Amino acid sequence: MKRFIAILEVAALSFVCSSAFAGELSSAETLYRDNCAECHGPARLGAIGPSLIPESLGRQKKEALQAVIANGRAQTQMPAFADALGEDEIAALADFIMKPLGEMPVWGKAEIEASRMLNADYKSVSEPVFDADRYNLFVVVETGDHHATILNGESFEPITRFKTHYALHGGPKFTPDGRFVFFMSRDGWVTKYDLYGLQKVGEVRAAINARNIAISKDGKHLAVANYLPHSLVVLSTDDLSVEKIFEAEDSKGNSSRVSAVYQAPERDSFIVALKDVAEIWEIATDPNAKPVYTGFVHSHEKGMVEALAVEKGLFARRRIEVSEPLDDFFFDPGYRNLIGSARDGGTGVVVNLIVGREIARLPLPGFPHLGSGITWMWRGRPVMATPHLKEAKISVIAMDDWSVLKTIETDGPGFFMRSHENSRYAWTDVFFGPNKDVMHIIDKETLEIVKTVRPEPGKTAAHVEFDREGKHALVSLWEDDGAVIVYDAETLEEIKRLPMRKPSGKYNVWNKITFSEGTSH
Ligand code: DHE
Repeated sequence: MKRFIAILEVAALSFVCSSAFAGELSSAETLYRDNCAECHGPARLGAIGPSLIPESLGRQKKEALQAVIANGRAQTQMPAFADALGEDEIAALADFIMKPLGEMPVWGKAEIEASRMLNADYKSVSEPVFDADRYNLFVVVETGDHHATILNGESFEPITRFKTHYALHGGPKFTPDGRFVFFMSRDGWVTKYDLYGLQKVGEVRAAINARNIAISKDGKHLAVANYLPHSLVVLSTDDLSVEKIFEAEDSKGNSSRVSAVYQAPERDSFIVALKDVAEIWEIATDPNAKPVYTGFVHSHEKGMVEALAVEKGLFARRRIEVSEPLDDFFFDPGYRNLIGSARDGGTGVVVNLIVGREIARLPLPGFPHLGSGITWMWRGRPVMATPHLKEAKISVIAMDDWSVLKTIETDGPGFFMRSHENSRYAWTDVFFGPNKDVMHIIDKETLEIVKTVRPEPGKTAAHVEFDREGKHALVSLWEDDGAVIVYDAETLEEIKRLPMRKPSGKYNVWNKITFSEGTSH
Protein backbone atom coordinates (compact mmCIF):
# COMPACT_ATOMS: atom_id res chain seq x y z
CA MET A 1 0.00 0.00 0.00
CA LYS A 2 2.83 2.41 0.87
CA ARG A 3 4.35 1.81 -2.55
CA PHE A 4 0.98 2.63 -4.14
CA ILE A 5 0.62 5.86 -2.17
CA ALA A 6 4.12 6.89 -3.24
CA ILE A 7 3.16 6.27 -6.91
CA LEU A 8 -0.05 8.21 -6.42
CA GLU A 9 1.89 11.15 -5.07
CA VAL A 10 4.25 11.11 -8.04
CA ALA A 11 1.25 10.92 -10.38
CA ALA A 12 -0.30 13.83 -8.55
CA LEU A 13 2.83 15.94 -8.73
CA SER A 14 2.08 17.29 -12.19
CA PHE A 15 -1.16 18.79 -10.89
CA VAL A 16 0.27 19.96 -7.66
CA CYS A 17 2.98 21.90 -9.45
CA SER A 18 0.77 23.39 -12.10
CA SER A 19 -2.35 23.91 -10.01
CA ALA A 20 -3.15 26.31 -7.27
CA PHE A 21 -0.74 24.50 -4.96
CA ALA A 22 2.17 25.96 -6.89
CA GLY A 23 1.28 29.56 -6.14
CA GLU A 24 -0.34 31.14 -3.09
CA LEU A 25 -2.54 28.63 -1.36
CA SER A 26 -6.11 29.74 -0.73
CA SER A 27 -7.36 29.20 2.80
CA ALA A 28 -9.42 26.21 1.63
CA GLU A 29 -6.38 24.69 -0.03
CA THR A 30 -4.36 25.16 3.15
CA LEU A 31 -7.15 23.56 5.16
CA TYR A 32 -7.23 20.66 2.75
CA ARG A 33 -3.44 20.21 2.85
CA ASP A 34 -3.36 20.30 6.66
CA ASN A 35 -6.39 18.12 7.39
CA CYS A 36 -7.29 15.94 4.41
CA ALA A 37 -4.30 15.44 2.10
CA GLU A 38 -2.67 12.69 4.14
CA CYS A 39 -5.59 10.29 3.62
CA HIS A 40 -7.22 11.62 0.44
CA GLY A 41 -4.03 12.45 -1.47
CA PRO A 42 -2.36 15.83 -2.12
CA ALA A 43 -4.29 16.34 -5.35
CA ARG A 44 -7.61 14.90 -4.07
CA LEU A 45 -7.08 11.70 -6.07
CA GLY A 46 -7.44 9.36 -3.09
CA ALA A 47 -4.96 7.35 -1.02
CA ILE A 48 -6.15 5.33 1.98
CA GLY A 49 -9.32 7.42 1.77
CA PRO A 50 -11.38 7.89 -1.39
CA SER A 51 -10.72 10.63 -3.93
CA LEU A 52 -12.50 13.92 -3.27
CA ILE A 53 -13.46 15.17 -6.70
CA PRO A 54 -16.93 15.86 -8.17
CA GLU A 55 -16.82 12.73 -10.32
CA SER A 56 -16.45 10.57 -7.19
CA LEU A 57 -18.70 12.53 -4.88
CA GLY A 58 -21.59 11.92 -7.25
CA ARG A 59 -24.94 13.36 -6.26
CA GLN A 60 -23.91 14.27 -2.69
CA LYS A 61 -24.96 17.81 -1.77
CA LYS A 62 -22.77 20.36 0.01
CA GLU A 63 -24.74 19.93 3.26
CA ALA A 64 -24.13 16.16 3.21
CA LEU A 65 -20.40 16.69 2.65
CA GLN A 66 -20.24 19.22 5.49
CA ALA A 67 -21.95 16.71 7.77
CA VAL A 68 -19.36 14.03 6.92
CA ILE A 69 -16.47 16.45 7.54
CA ALA A 70 -18.00 17.57 10.84
CA ASN A 71 -19.13 14.21 12.17
CA GLY A 72 -16.88 11.69 10.41
CA ARG A 73 -18.12 8.44 8.94
CA ALA A 74 -19.11 5.55 11.18
CA GLN A 75 -17.16 2.31 10.69
CA THR A 76 -14.49 4.01 8.59
CA GLN A 77 -11.26 5.81 9.39
CA MET A 78 -12.84 9.17 8.55
CA PRO A 79 -12.61 11.23 11.79
CA ALA A 80 -14.92 14.05 12.92
CA PHE A 81 -13.55 17.56 12.46
CA ALA A 82 -16.32 19.48 14.27
CA ASP A 83 -14.09 20.18 17.28
CA ALA A 84 -11.03 21.11 15.26
CA LEU A 85 -12.56 23.28 12.52
CA GLY A 86 -15.12 26.08 12.50
CA GLU A 87 -18.34 25.92 10.50
CA ASP A 88 -16.92 28.36 7.91
CA GLU A 89 -13.82 26.24 7.48
CA ILE A 90 -15.90 23.08 7.01
CA ALA A 91 -18.06 24.89 4.45
CA ALA A 92 -14.93 26.11 2.62
CA LEU A 93 -13.58 22.55 2.52
CA ALA A 94 -16.87 21.23 1.14
CA ASP A 95 -16.76 23.89 -1.61
CA PHE A 96 -13.17 23.03 -2.37
CA ILE A 97 -13.72 19.29 -2.86
CA MET A 98 -16.73 19.97 -5.08
CA LYS A 99 -14.53 21.94 -7.54
CA PRO A 100 -13.53 20.08 -10.71
CA LEU A 101 -9.82 19.31 -11.15
CA GLY A 102 -7.91 21.82 -13.25
CA GLU A 103 -6.11 19.23 -15.37
CA MET A 104 -6.48 15.68 -16.59
CA PRO A 105 -4.61 13.34 -14.24
CA VAL A 106 -1.91 11.06 -15.59
CA TRP A 107 -2.94 7.46 -14.92
CA GLY A 108 -1.25 5.21 -17.43
CA LYS A 109 0.15 1.71 -17.48
CA ALA A 110 2.92 2.43 -14.96
CA GLU A 111 0.54 3.90 -12.38
CA ILE A 112 -2.01 1.12 -12.85
CA GLU A 113 0.57 -1.64 -12.59
CA ALA A 114 2.10 -0.03 -9.49
CA SER A 115 -1.27 -0.13 -7.77
CA ARG A 116 -1.81 -3.83 -8.49
CA MET A 117 -1.87 -5.99 -5.37
CA LEU A 118 -2.40 -9.74 -5.39
CA ASN A 119 -3.47 -11.36 -2.13
CA ALA A 120 -0.46 -13.34 -0.89
CA ASP A 121 -2.74 -15.43 1.37
CA TYR A 122 -5.09 -16.43 -1.45
CA LYS A 123 -5.45 -20.18 -1.86
CA SER A 124 -7.35 -21.64 -4.78
CA VAL A 125 -9.85 -24.38 -3.86
CA SER A 126 -11.38 -26.96 -6.19
CA GLU A 127 -14.92 -26.87 -4.73
CA PRO A 128 -16.97 -24.19 -2.97
CA VAL A 129 -16.19 -24.03 0.75
CA PHE A 130 -19.92 -23.68 1.60
CA ASP A 131 -22.98 -25.87 1.23
CA ALA A 132 -25.32 -24.07 -1.19
CA ASP A 133 -26.16 -23.95 -4.90
CA ARG A 134 -23.08 -22.19 -6.29
CA TYR A 135 -25.13 -20.77 -9.15
CA ASN A 136 -27.93 -19.47 -6.98
CA LEU A 137 -25.80 -17.10 -4.92
CA PHE A 138 -26.58 -13.41 -4.68
CA VAL A 139 -23.81 -10.85 -4.41
CA VAL A 140 -25.28 -7.94 -2.47
CA VAL A 141 -23.43 -4.62 -2.61
CA GLU A 142 -24.00 -2.60 0.55
CA THR A 143 -22.93 0.99 -0.04
CA GLY A 144 -24.06 2.08 3.46
CA ASP A 145 -20.83 0.84 4.98
CA HIS A 146 -19.01 -0.33 1.85
CA HIS A 147 -19.32 -4.08 2.24
CA ALA A 148 -20.58 -6.94 0.12
CA THR A 149 -22.60 -9.93 1.33
CA ILE A 150 -22.70 -13.30 -0.38
CA LEU A 151 -26.21 -14.64 0.12
CA ASN A 152 -27.51 -18.20 -0.25
CA GLY A 153 -30.25 -17.89 -2.89
CA GLU A 154 -32.34 -20.76 -1.48
CA SER A 155 -32.24 -20.28 2.28
CA PHE A 156 -31.60 -16.51 2.04
CA GLU A 157 -28.98 -16.83 4.77
CA PRO A 158 -25.79 -14.73 4.41
CA ILE A 159 -22.74 -16.92 3.74
CA THR A 160 -20.09 -14.26 4.25
CA ARG A 161 -19.66 -10.48 4.34
CA PHE A 162 -16.51 -8.52 3.52
CA LYS A 163 -15.24 -4.96 3.13
CA THR A 164 -15.16 -3.43 -0.35
CA HIS A 165 -13.65 -0.25 -1.73
CA TYR A 166 -15.56 2.96 -1.11
CA ALA A 167 -18.54 3.63 -3.38
CA LEU A 168 -18.88 0.61 -5.65
CA HIS A 169 -20.90 1.45 -8.74
CA GLY A 170 -22.57 -0.59 -11.47
CA GLY A 171 -23.08 -4.30 -11.52
CA PRO A 172 -20.25 -6.62 -10.46
CA LYS A 173 -19.27 -8.88 -13.37
CA PHE A 174 -18.89 -12.67 -13.24
CA THR A 175 -16.64 -15.07 -15.15
CA PRO A 176 -18.76 -17.30 -17.44
CA ASP A 177 -18.46 -20.26 -15.01
CA GLY A 178 -19.68 -18.06 -12.13
CA ARG A 179 -16.54 -18.71 -10.12
CA PHE A 180 -15.02 -15.23 -9.88
CA VAL A 181 -16.68 -11.86 -9.50
CA PHE A 182 -15.18 -8.43 -10.22
CA PHE A 183 -16.24 -5.25 -8.42
CA MET A 184 -15.48 -1.66 -9.44
CA SER A 185 -15.47 1.47 -7.31
CA ARG A 186 -16.06 4.98 -8.61
CA ASP A 187 -12.43 5.62 -7.60
CA GLY A 188 -11.35 3.17 -10.28
CA TRP A 189 -10.44 0.22 -8.05
CA VAL A 190 -11.17 -3.21 -9.49
CA THR A 191 -11.28 -6.17 -7.10
CA LYS A 192 -11.27 -9.84 -8.06
CA TYR A 193 -13.09 -12.15 -5.61
CA ASP A 194 -13.25 -15.96 -5.59
CA LEU A 195 -16.82 -17.14 -4.94
CA TYR A 196 -15.69 -20.71 -4.25
CA GLY A 197 -12.97 -19.90 -1.71
CA LEU A 198 -14.72 -16.72 -0.48
CA GLN A 199 -11.45 -14.79 -0.70
CA LYS A 200 -10.18 -11.67 -2.40
CA VAL A 201 -7.72 -12.58 -5.12
CA GLY A 202 -6.34 -9.13 -5.84
CA GLU A 203 -7.06 -5.56 -6.78
CA VAL A 204 -5.81 -2.82 -9.04
CA ARG A 205 -6.64 0.85 -9.55
CA ALA A 206 -7.45 1.11 -13.25
CA ALA A 207 -8.40 4.81 -13.21
CA ILE A 208 -8.90 7.87 -11.06
CA ASN A 209 -12.61 7.83 -11.77
CA ALA A 210 -14.31 4.87 -13.40
CA ARG A 211 -17.86 4.25 -14.65
CA ASN A 212 -18.34 0.50 -15.01
CA ILE A 213 -16.75 -2.76 -16.08
CA ALA A 214 -17.53 -5.50 -18.59
CA ILE A 215 -16.08 -8.98 -18.95
CA SER A 216 -15.34 -10.63 -22.30
CA LYS A 217 -17.33 -13.60 -23.57
CA ASP A 218 -14.49 -16.02 -22.78
CA GLY A 219 -14.00 -14.43 -19.35
CA LYS A 220 -10.34 -13.62 -20.05
CA HIS A 221 -10.51 -9.82 -20.31
CA LEU A 222 -12.10 -7.13 -18.19
CA ALA A 223 -12.70 -3.67 -19.66
CA VAL A 224 -12.92 -0.61 -17.40
CA ALA A 225 -14.70 2.51 -18.71
CA ASN A 226 -13.32 5.76 -17.29
CA TYR A 227 -14.07 9.46 -16.94
CA LEU A 228 -10.65 10.27 -15.48
CA PRO A 229 -8.51 9.92 -17.42
CA HIS A 230 -10.41 9.58 -20.69
CA SER A 231 -9.65 5.91 -21.27
CA LEU A 232 -10.81 2.35 -21.66
CA VAL A 233 -8.46 0.01 -19.81
CA VAL A 234 -8.44 -3.72 -20.57
CA LEU A 235 -7.15 -5.96 -17.77
CA SER A 236 -6.33 -9.64 -17.73
CA THR A 237 -8.92 -11.33 -15.51
CA ASP A 238 -6.25 -13.81 -14.50
CA ASP A 239 -3.87 -11.48 -12.67
CA LEU A 240 -5.38 -8.00 -13.27
CA SER A 241 -2.36 -6.90 -15.32
CA VAL A 242 -2.88 -4.29 -18.04
CA GLU A 243 -3.44 -5.77 -21.48
CA LYS A 244 -4.36 -2.63 -23.41
CA ILE A 245 -5.20 1.02 -22.84
CA PHE A 246 -7.36 2.85 -25.39
CA GLU A 247 -7.13 6.61 -25.10
CA ALA A 248 -10.65 7.84 -25.67
CA GLU A 249 -10.51 10.02 -28.75
CA ASP A 250 -12.66 10.07 -31.86
CA SER A 251 -11.15 9.63 -35.32
CA LYS A 252 -10.44 13.38 -35.43
CA GLY A 253 -8.55 13.37 -32.13
CA ASN A 254 -11.28 14.91 -29.92
CA SER A 255 -11.00 13.58 -26.40
CA SER A 256 -14.01 12.06 -24.61
CA ARG A 257 -15.07 10.58 -21.33
CA VAL A 258 -16.06 6.91 -21.62
CA SER A 259 -19.62 6.54 -20.30
CA ALA A 260 -19.81 2.77 -20.16
CA VAL A 261 -18.65 -0.51 -21.63
CA TYR A 262 -20.85 -3.53 -22.29
CA GLN A 263 -20.26 -7.14 -23.27
CA ALA A 264 -21.94 -8.17 -26.54
CA PRO A 265 -21.77 -11.98 -26.18
CA GLU A 266 -23.34 -12.74 -29.55
CA ARG A 267 -20.70 -10.60 -31.25
CA ASP A 268 -17.76 -11.60 -29.02
CA SER A 269 -16.95 -7.96 -28.43
CA PHE A 270 -17.12 -5.01 -26.07
CA ILE A 271 -19.38 -2.11 -27.05
CA VAL A 272 -18.20 1.26 -25.74
CA ALA A 273 -20.32 4.39 -25.15
CA LEU A 274 -18.44 7.69 -25.47
CA LYS A 275 -19.86 10.64 -23.59
CA ASP A 276 -18.52 13.61 -25.55
CA VAL A 277 -18.06 12.47 -29.15
CA ALA A 278 -20.42 11.08 -31.77
CA GLU A 279 -18.87 7.62 -31.97
CA ILE A 280 -19.55 4.17 -30.56
CA TRP A 281 -16.71 1.67 -30.45
CA GLU A 282 -16.80 -2.06 -30.87
CA ILE A 283 -13.69 -3.81 -29.54
CA ALA A 284 -13.14 -7.40 -30.62
CA THR A 285 -12.57 -9.93 -27.86
CA ASP A 286 -12.11 -12.77 -30.32
CA PRO A 287 -8.42 -13.36 -31.16
CA ASN A 288 -9.49 -14.29 -34.71
CA ALA A 289 -11.67 -11.23 -35.25
CA LYS A 290 -12.10 -10.14 -38.85
CA PRO A 291 -10.10 -7.09 -40.01
CA VAL A 292 -11.59 -3.66 -39.35
CA TYR A 293 -10.72 -0.83 -41.70
CA THR A 294 -9.92 2.37 -39.86
CA GLY A 295 -10.49 4.66 -42.86
CA PHE A 296 -10.53 4.89 -46.64
CA VAL A 297 -8.85 7.16 -49.15
CA HIS A 298 -9.37 7.70 -52.87
CA SER A 299 -6.16 6.98 -54.75
CA HIS A 300 -6.09 9.14 -57.93
CA GLU A 301 -3.06 7.22 -59.14
CA LYS A 302 -4.83 3.86 -59.02
CA GLY A 303 -8.27 5.31 -59.65
CA MET A 304 -9.74 3.38 -56.72
CA VAL A 305 -10.65 3.61 -53.05
CA GLU A 306 -7.99 2.11 -50.78
CA ALA A 307 -8.19 1.07 -47.13
CA LEU A 308 -6.11 3.39 -44.97
CA ALA A 309 -5.20 0.96 -42.24
CA VAL A 310 -6.57 -2.13 -40.73
CA GLU A 311 -6.97 -3.44 -37.20
CA LYS A 312 -7.51 -7.16 -36.73
CA GLY A 313 -7.62 -9.86 -34.08
CA LEU A 314 -7.93 -9.35 -30.35
CA PHE A 315 -8.89 -5.79 -29.37
CA ALA A 316 -9.35 -4.61 -32.96
CA ARG A 317 -11.42 -1.44 -32.70
CA ARG A 318 -14.29 -0.56 -35.01
CA ARG A 319 -15.55 3.03 -34.89
CA ILE A 320 -19.25 3.51 -35.58
CA GLU A 321 -20.10 7.11 -36.36
CA VAL A 322 -23.43 8.39 -35.07
CA SER A 323 -25.12 11.77 -35.42
CA GLU A 324 -24.64 12.78 -31.77
CA PRO A 325 -23.11 11.35 -28.58
CA LEU A 326 -25.22 8.47 -27.19
CA ASP A 327 -25.33 7.12 -23.67
CA ASP A 328 -26.97 4.44 -21.52
CA PHE A 329 -27.29 1.52 -23.95
CA PHE A 330 -29.81 -1.29 -24.10
CA PHE A 331 -29.31 -4.21 -26.50
CA ASP A 332 -31.85 -6.42 -28.25
CA PRO A 333 -31.56 -10.11 -27.30
CA GLY A 334 -29.42 -10.99 -30.34
CA TYR A 335 -27.15 -7.96 -29.87
CA ARG A 336 -27.90 -6.86 -33.42
CA ASN A 337 -29.20 -3.44 -32.37
CA LEU A 338 -28.62 -1.13 -29.49
CA ILE A 339 -30.79 1.72 -28.32
CA GLY A 340 -29.07 4.68 -26.67
CA SER A 341 -30.24 7.97 -25.14
CA ALA A 342 -29.59 11.17 -27.01
CA ARG A 343 -28.37 14.17 -25.02
CA ASP A 344 -31.74 15.94 -25.14
CA GLY A 345 -33.04 13.27 -22.74
CA GLY A 346 -36.07 12.79 -24.94
CA THR A 347 -34.96 10.61 -27.83
CA GLY A 348 -33.96 6.98 -28.13
CA VAL A 349 -31.62 6.29 -31.04
CA VAL A 350 -31.40 2.76 -32.47
CA VAL A 351 -28.04 1.75 -33.97
CA ASN A 352 -27.72 -1.44 -35.97
CA LEU A 353 -24.40 -3.03 -35.07
CA ILE A 354 -24.23 -5.17 -38.21
CA VAL A 355 -24.32 -2.32 -40.70
CA GLY A 356 -22.87 0.18 -38.22
CA ARG A 357 -25.36 3.03 -38.50
CA GLU A 358 -28.49 4.57 -37.00
CA ILE A 359 -31.69 2.96 -38.20
CA ALA A 360 -34.42 4.57 -36.07
CA ARG A 361 -35.19 7.36 -33.62
CA LEU A 362 -38.10 7.26 -31.21
CA PRO A 363 -39.55 9.84 -28.85
CA LEU A 364 -38.84 8.93 -25.21
CA PRO A 365 -39.21 12.17 -23.24
CA GLY A 366 -38.20 12.33 -19.57
CA PHE A 367 -34.72 10.80 -19.65
CA PRO A 368 -35.34 7.08 -20.21
CA HIS A 369 -33.01 4.89 -18.15
CA LEU A 370 -32.40 2.45 -20.96
CA GLY A 371 -29.56 0.64 -19.21
CA SER A 372 -31.96 -0.76 -16.66
CA GLY A 373 -34.56 -1.84 -19.18
CA ILE A 374 -35.72 -5.44 -19.54
CA THR A 375 -37.08 -7.47 -22.41
CA TRP A 376 -39.66 -10.24 -23.00
CA MET A 377 -41.91 -11.66 -25.73
CA TRP A 378 -45.33 -9.99 -25.80
CA ARG A 379 -47.95 -11.53 -28.04
CA GLY A 380 -45.25 -12.89 -30.33
CA ARG A 381 -43.31 -9.63 -30.43
CA PRO A 382 -40.03 -8.83 -28.64
CA VAL A 383 -40.56 -5.83 -26.37
CA MET A 384 -38.43 -3.84 -23.95
CA ALA A 385 -39.56 -1.72 -21.05
CA THR A 386 -37.65 1.15 -19.50
CA PRO A 387 -38.24 3.49 -16.57
CA HIS A 388 -37.61 7.25 -16.92
CA LEU A 389 -35.42 9.26 -14.55
CA LYS A 390 -37.48 12.44 -14.85
CA GLU A 391 -41.02 11.33 -15.63
CA ALA A 392 -43.47 9.12 -13.79
CA LYS A 393 -43.82 6.45 -16.45
CA ILE A 394 -42.57 3.23 -17.97
CA SER A 395 -42.25 3.02 -21.75
CA VAL A 396 -42.89 -0.32 -23.41
CA ILE A 397 -41.20 -0.43 -26.82
CA ALA A 398 -41.69 -2.99 -29.61
CA MET A 399 -38.26 -4.01 -30.77
CA ASP A 400 -39.41 -5.29 -34.18
CA ASP A 401 -40.42 -1.84 -35.45
CA TRP A 402 -39.12 0.41 -32.63
CA SER A 403 -42.49 1.91 -31.84
CA VAL A 404 -43.69 2.86 -28.36
CA LEU A 405 -46.42 0.30 -27.61
CA LYS A 406 -47.57 1.64 -24.30
CA THR A 407 -46.78 4.24 -21.66
CA ILE A 408 -47.59 3.04 -18.13
CA GLU A 409 -48.21 5.85 -15.62
CA THR A 410 -46.40 5.34 -12.28
CA ASP A 411 -46.26 7.07 -8.89
CA GLY A 412 -42.96 8.78 -9.77
CA PRO A 413 -39.77 8.51 -11.84
CA GLY A 414 -37.96 5.18 -11.44
CA PHE A 415 -34.39 3.90 -11.65
CA PHE A 416 -34.41 0.11 -11.96
CA MET A 417 -36.66 -2.50 -13.52
CA ARG A 418 -36.48 -6.29 -13.30
CA SER A 419 -38.19 -9.55 -14.21
CA HIS A 420 -37.36 -13.19 -14.94
CA GLU A 421 -38.22 -15.62 -17.75
CA ASN A 422 -40.30 -17.68 -15.29
CA SER A 423 -42.26 -14.76 -13.86
CA ARG A 424 -45.29 -13.08 -15.37
CA TYR A 425 -44.47 -9.89 -13.49
CA ALA A 426 -42.01 -7.03 -13.95
CA TRP A 427 -41.04 -4.99 -10.92
CA THR A 428 -40.08 -1.33 -10.99
CA ASP A 429 -39.14 1.18 -8.32
CA VAL A 430 -40.23 4.77 -7.83
CA PHE A 431 -36.84 6.06 -6.89
CA PHE A 432 -37.52 9.78 -6.88
CA GLY A 433 -40.16 11.96 -5.23
CA PRO A 434 -42.62 11.50 -2.39
CA ASN A 435 -43.52 7.93 -3.37
CA LYS A 436 -39.95 6.61 -3.31
CA ASP A 437 -41.12 3.98 -0.80
CA VAL A 438 -43.28 2.03 -3.27
CA MET A 439 -42.61 -0.60 -5.91
CA HIS A 440 -44.97 -1.28 -8.79
CA ILE A 441 -45.55 -4.78 -10.08
CA ILE A 442 -46.61 -4.91 -13.73
CA ASP A 443 -48.32 -7.81 -15.48
CA LYS A 444 -46.16 -8.50 -18.56
CA GLU A 445 -49.21 -9.66 -20.54
CA THR A 446 -51.76 -6.91 -19.82
CA LEU A 447 -49.07 -4.21 -19.38
CA GLU A 448 -50.99 -2.93 -16.34
CA ILE A 449 -49.79 -2.33 -12.79
CA VAL A 450 -51.39 -5.14 -10.78
CA LYS A 451 -49.99 -4.38 -7.35
CA THR A 452 -48.08 -1.62 -5.57
CA VAL A 453 -46.14 -2.64 -2.46
CA ARG A 454 -44.83 -0.27 0.21
CA PRO A 455 -42.25 -2.32 2.19
CA GLU A 456 -41.57 0.42 4.80
CA PRO A 457 -43.42 3.74 4.71
CA GLY A 458 -41.06 6.68 4.12
CA LYS A 459 -38.03 4.49 3.27
CA THR A 460 -36.72 4.19 -0.29
CA ALA A 461 -37.52 0.84 -1.92
CA ALA A 462 -35.37 0.12 -4.97
CA HIS A 463 -33.64 -2.38 -7.22
CA VAL A 464 -35.03 -5.88 -7.61
CA GLU A 465 -33.31 -9.12 -8.56
CA PHE A 466 -34.89 -12.56 -8.95
CA ASP A 467 -33.41 -15.85 -7.81
CA ARG A 468 -32.25 -18.48 -10.28
CA GLU A 469 -35.68 -20.03 -10.88
CA GLY A 470 -37.60 -16.77 -10.76
CA LYS A 471 -39.50 -17.89 -7.65
CA HIS A 472 -38.44 -15.03 -5.41
CA ALA A 473 -37.91 -11.33 -5.99
CA LEU A 474 -35.46 -9.51 -3.70
CA VAL A 475 -36.07 -5.80 -3.07
CA SER A 476 -33.69 -3.35 -1.38
CA LEU A 477 -34.68 -1.04 1.41
CA TRP A 478 -32.21 1.56 0.26
CA GLU A 479 -31.34 3.08 3.65
CA ASP A 480 -28.31 2.98 5.96
CA ASP A 481 -30.32 0.80 8.33
CA GLY A 482 -31.91 -0.93 5.36
CA ALA A 483 -32.72 -4.48 4.39
CA VAL A 484 -33.06 -6.95 1.58
CA ILE A 485 -36.69 -8.07 1.48
CA VAL A 486 -37.54 -11.40 -0.09
CA TYR A 487 -40.95 -11.65 -1.83
CA ASP A 488 -42.66 -14.73 -3.19
CA ALA A 489 -42.64 -13.87 -6.91
CA GLU A 490 -46.03 -15.51 -7.50
CA THR A 491 -48.12 -14.52 -4.46
CA LEU A 492 -46.24 -11.19 -4.19
CA GLU A 493 -46.17 -11.61 -0.38
CA GLU A 494 -43.13 -10.74 1.76
CA ILE A 495 -41.49 -13.86 3.21
CA LYS A 496 -38.23 -12.66 4.76
CA ARG A 497 -36.39 -9.48 5.72
CA LEU A 498 -32.59 -9.40 6.10
CA PRO A 499 -31.03 -6.32 7.72
CA MET A 500 -28.42 -4.73 5.42
CA ARG A 501 -26.62 -1.39 5.15
CA LYS A 502 -28.03 0.42 2.10
CA PRO A 503 -28.02 -2.59 -0.24
CA SER A 504 -27.65 -0.66 -3.50
CA GLY A 505 -27.81 -3.70 -5.78
CA LYS A 506 -27.95 -7.48 -5.73
CA TYR A 507 -26.82 -9.80 -8.46
CA ASN A 508 -27.77 -13.45 -8.93
CA VAL A 509 -24.91 -15.53 -10.35
CA TRP A 510 -27.11 -17.72 -12.57
CA ASN A 511 -29.18 -14.88 -13.99
CA LYS A 512 -26.03 -12.94 -14.80
CA ILE A 513 -23.99 -15.71 -16.42
CA THR A 514 -26.96 -16.91 -18.50
CA PHE A 515 -27.85 -13.35 -19.57
CA SER A 516 -31.40 -13.71 -18.23
CA GLU A 517 -33.78 -11.45 -20.16
CA GLY A 518 -35.13 -9.98 -16.94
CA THR A 519 -31.92 -8.57 -15.55
CA SER A 520 -29.03 -6.26 -16.40
CA HIS A 521 -25.92 -7.62 -18.12
FE1 DHE B 1 -25.64 3.98 -11.91
C1 DHE B 1 -25.51 0.76 -13.10
C2 DHE B 1 -24.56 5.11 -14.94
C3 DHE B 1 -26.07 7.17 -10.85
C4 DHE B 1 -26.52 2.84 -8.82
N1 DHE B 1 -25.17 3.10 -13.70
C5 DHE B 1 -25.12 1.76 -13.95
C6 DHE B 1 -24.60 1.55 -15.27
C7 DHE B 1 -24.32 2.78 -15.79
C8 DHE B 1 -24.68 3.76 -14.80
C9 DHE B 1 -23.74 3.08 -17.17
C10 DHE B 1 -24.45 0.19 -15.95
C11 DHE B 1 -23.15 -0.32 -15.49
C12 DHE B 1 -23.02 -1.79 -15.35
O1 DHE B 1 -23.73 -2.39 -14.54
O2 DHE B 1 -22.17 -2.35 -16.01
N2 DHE B 1 -25.41 5.83 -12.76
C13 DHE B 1 -24.99 6.05 -14.02
C14 DHE B 1 -25.05 7.46 -14.30
O3 DHE B 1 -24.68 8.02 -15.37
C15 DHE B 1 -25.65 8.14 -13.13
C16 DHE B 1 -27.06 8.62 -13.51
C17 DHE B 1 -24.86 9.36 -12.68
C18 DHE B 1 -23.54 9.04 -12.05
O4 DHE B 1 -23.25 9.67 -11.04
O5 DHE B 1 -22.82 8.17 -12.49
C19 DHE B 1 -25.72 6.99 -12.15
N3 DHE B 1 -26.20 4.86 -10.15
C20 DHE B 1 -26.28 6.17 -9.93
C21 DHE B 1 -26.68 6.46 -8.57
O6 DHE B 1 -26.82 7.61 -8.04
C22 DHE B 1 -26.98 5.17 -7.91
C23 DHE B 1 -28.46 5.09 -7.68
C24 DHE B 1 -26.30 5.00 -6.57
C25 DHE B 1 -24.81 4.74 -6.64
O7 DHE B 1 -24.43 3.72 -6.05
O8 DHE B 1 -24.08 5.50 -7.24
C26 DHE B 1 -26.53 4.19 -9.01
N4 DHE B 1 -25.97 2.16 -11.12
C27 DHE B 1 -26.31 1.90 -9.82
C28 DHE B 1 -26.45 0.47 -9.63
C29 DHE B 1 -26.17 -0.12 -10.86
C30 DHE B 1 -25.87 0.96 -11.78
C31 DHE B 1 -26.85 -0.22 -8.33
C32 DHE B 1 -26.19 -1.62 -11.22
C33 DHE B 1 -27.58 -1.97 -11.56
C34 DHE B 1 -27.71 -3.41 -11.98
O9 DHE B 1 -28.57 -4.06 -11.44
O10 DHE B 1 -26.98 -3.88 -12.86
